[in-house]
Amino acid sequence: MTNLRSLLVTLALCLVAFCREAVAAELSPVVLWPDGAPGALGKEPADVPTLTPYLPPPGTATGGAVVVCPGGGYGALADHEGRPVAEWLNSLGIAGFVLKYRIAPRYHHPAPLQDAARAVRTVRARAAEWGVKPDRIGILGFSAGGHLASTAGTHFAAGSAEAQDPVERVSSRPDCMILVYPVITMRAATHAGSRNNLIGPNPDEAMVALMSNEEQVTRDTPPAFLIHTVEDKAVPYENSLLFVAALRKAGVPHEFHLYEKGQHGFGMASGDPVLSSWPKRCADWLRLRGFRGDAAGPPAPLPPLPTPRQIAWQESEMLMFLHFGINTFTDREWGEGTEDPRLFQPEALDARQWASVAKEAGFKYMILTAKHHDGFCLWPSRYTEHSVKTSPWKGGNGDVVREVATACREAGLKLGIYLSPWDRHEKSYADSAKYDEHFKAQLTELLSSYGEVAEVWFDGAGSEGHVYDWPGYYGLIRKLQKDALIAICGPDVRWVGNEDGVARETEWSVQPASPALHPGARDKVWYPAECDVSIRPGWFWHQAQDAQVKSLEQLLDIYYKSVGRNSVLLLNVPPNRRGLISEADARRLRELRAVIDATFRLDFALGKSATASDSRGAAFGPGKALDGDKETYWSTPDGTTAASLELDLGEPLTFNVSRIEEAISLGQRVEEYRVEVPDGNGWKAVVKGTTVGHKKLDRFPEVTAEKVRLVVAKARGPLAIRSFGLHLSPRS
Ligand code: FUL
Repeated sequence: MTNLRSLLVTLALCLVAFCREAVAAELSPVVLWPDGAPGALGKEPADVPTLTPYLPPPGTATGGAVVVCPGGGYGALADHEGRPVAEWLNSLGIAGFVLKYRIAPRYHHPAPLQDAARAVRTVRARAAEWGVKPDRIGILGFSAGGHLASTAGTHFAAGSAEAQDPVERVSSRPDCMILVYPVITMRAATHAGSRNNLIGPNPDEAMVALMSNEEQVTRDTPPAFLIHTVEDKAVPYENSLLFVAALRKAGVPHEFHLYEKGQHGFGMASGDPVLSSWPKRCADWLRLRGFRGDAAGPPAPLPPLPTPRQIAWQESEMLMFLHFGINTFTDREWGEGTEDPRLFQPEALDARQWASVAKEAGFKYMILTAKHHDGFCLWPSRYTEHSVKTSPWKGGNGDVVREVATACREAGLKLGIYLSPWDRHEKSYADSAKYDEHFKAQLTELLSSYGEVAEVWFDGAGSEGHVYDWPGYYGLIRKLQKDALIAICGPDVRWVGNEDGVARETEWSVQPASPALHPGARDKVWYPAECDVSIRPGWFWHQAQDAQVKSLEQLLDIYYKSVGRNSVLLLNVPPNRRGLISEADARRLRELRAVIDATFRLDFALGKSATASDSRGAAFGPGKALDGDKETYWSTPDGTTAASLELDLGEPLTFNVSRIEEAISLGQRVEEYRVEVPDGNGWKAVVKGTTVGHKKLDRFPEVTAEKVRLVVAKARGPLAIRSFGLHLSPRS
């Protein structure tokens, strides 16, 4: 391995666990009344209500905002009902504003209401600054904070146009209320502590009625979402029932979830397997209320993104590498550049045979060593005598590149060119600038005389210490072959880092940009891996290795560890001295294709019915991952980066391979997933993995199940799963 290649490997390895690039921002608290709150008794922190904004990561904001009122019986403010709630809202693309409102013993009604109303107005007045839509400002509260939120929703006022203070010019009406185990009434079912702190031990009837918010609901009350538990001993769920009844009577849209189990004060309930579903239900409802953008639209692409030529290359999955040249005749791996061209005489060279072996095995490209390190050119280059033209083959009139290009075209294969920068024959190699000219001249011949070239492969071996004009080479390739990928010592395709054909378990196509390869790119680039390996021990054909063609098991293992790990497999099949691919190699490739086809022809998940914990509306439902259509995908709402898909196979079926594919045109997203089957009372994982990308294949001992679940536990953004498949490999 060369310095250059090792540099690329180091680069690749530097890529540690990938973290979300976008982070939410917490700003400093905003003082609601800079000149002092109405009725303030002093200037202590307890006398100064504030609002702390938490803004969603840039690029994810939906324009929705929610003011968060922690609970605490109007005598305290519970931390776990503040910041974590704002962070959850941020994960939905919604801005959260945590309110510190005034409480007992110093403050009673109307101070909390004044603070809540002022909070809604402040967000509305400064909406542009915080990226919020002025008509998408909700209020959310827990327990006594729920009372306050419901008070804000039933005691709002329009702004006064003449007010000097711009905040007072806008309305204090929240656009929705989210009430979590709320206190609602000041009558029998009330929470005594909250009532006492808010309106004192002996309020008059008018005050009781005024602060019993179920009695204040009108048609103009904003839509509400309520959560309560039957078990709540502190605030009986009658509170929610009374409010729901009033909303119903007034014709106000509402949604109410009553859970049986759960003690008062559970907050986000993240540790509770049942109650932790409330934020999801609430997230769905927020979408209904227009707080979460357009439900029907596709997810925003998550950069960096592949170019169309990178997508086409990735889809092709298997490329054939052909190492052929003077080494084939000298029985060497690295020639010295002094070989006699007269040694090159393949008596039966037939590139059509190569193409037909490639076709049959399912390769989509043939990449030929037009020039290896020895400098011997397989085409009659005008810039050297060290080539086929000084060989006896076809009387010096042969051109292997042309024959391969023609065979590719006829067979519908793409052509790739390996051109070794290191040239041990060429005299000008000693002078960098001179050699650059020579190399560009040869590149020009290859890229302008043989039709379309889909990949240019620059190996780094032997080039230690040599300075090349890489930007000049890249510019020339882009000019002559705009759709060609530049691989290895190039910006489009990354060497996987070994010559075993094995990618990493965690293989990101999203990579840190390298200034040399990706000038101008900021941060990360799309730089997918290619796994090169030879079907024999050597890259070139050696008679002594005829019995060492890799076994079917070895090749299958390579297939699963390259194509099945978000990479492309570049498998070398070296033509022999006669100029043909040996029958042993061809037979092995046919066997490989037969097993791959037998495994993947049948997909037990295809067209089966499925449900999903979350999806982005009908156009992106779970069925889109099972419809066999490469253009459609299952996707989750903005902010939902963990979700599961449950598949009903209709009958118990036996499988030992799972296949997951992401819609990579929208970026690579999945960071952690599991495939699970039922296990008595729960689910057990048969596969646990990290990245997916273009395709993730996992093998496991045969399981028989009727239901299967794909759980994505972590992703860089909303999911975009274009396919989930289950297969039975005849050779596990
Ligand atoms: C290496 C070269 O030195 C080998 O000969 C072969 O071409 C392989 C694909 O890359 O670096």
